[in-house]
Amino acid sequence: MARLNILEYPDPRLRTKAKQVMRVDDRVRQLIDDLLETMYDAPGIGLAASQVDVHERIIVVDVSDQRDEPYAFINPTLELAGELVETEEGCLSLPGFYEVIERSERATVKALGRNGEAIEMATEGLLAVCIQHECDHLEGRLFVDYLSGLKRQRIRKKLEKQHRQRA
Ligand code: GNR
Ligand code: NI
Repeated sequence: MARLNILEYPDPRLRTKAKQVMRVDDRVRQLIDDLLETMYDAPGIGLAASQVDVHERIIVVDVSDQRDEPYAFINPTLELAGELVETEEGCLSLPGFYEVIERSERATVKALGRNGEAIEMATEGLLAVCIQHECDHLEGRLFVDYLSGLKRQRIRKKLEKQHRQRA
């Protein structure tokens, strides 16, 4: 297992559209294990492969309090349902910034699991929100894209300054 480096906004690599996984093999299972370790260590409730500069359609999530209900979804697709709900979201690629975002309250996810099995899961609440957030990463979308240009620019400038000071 390994902890992977998480790209931070406005790194242009976060805008890459991820490719379909063609074969669920040991390489993919190792990546899933590394994504989970990186997510738990951060700590976060979800992580997309895009965030660690691997542009393949793989996400992991665990919204449980005990941190013992991991899910991995390969090639996920979503069917959204229900009302729009507002949730304060964070993102490991935007450390320290939290903003209220509207998402569908329900999402049915179809995907492959870590053994290549077909999964269909109806989700709601924080899990549904988190899965929508992760699937956005696979398209190169970030939660700041839903904010006003002014708010987005303010966040970008603060993060760029932090990155300069770290360098
Ligand atoms: O840790 C995370 N918390 C979170 C809170 C509300 C909505 C979405 C998330 S996902 C985020 C981790 C992350 O950046 N995943 O891509
Ligand atoms: Ni994120």
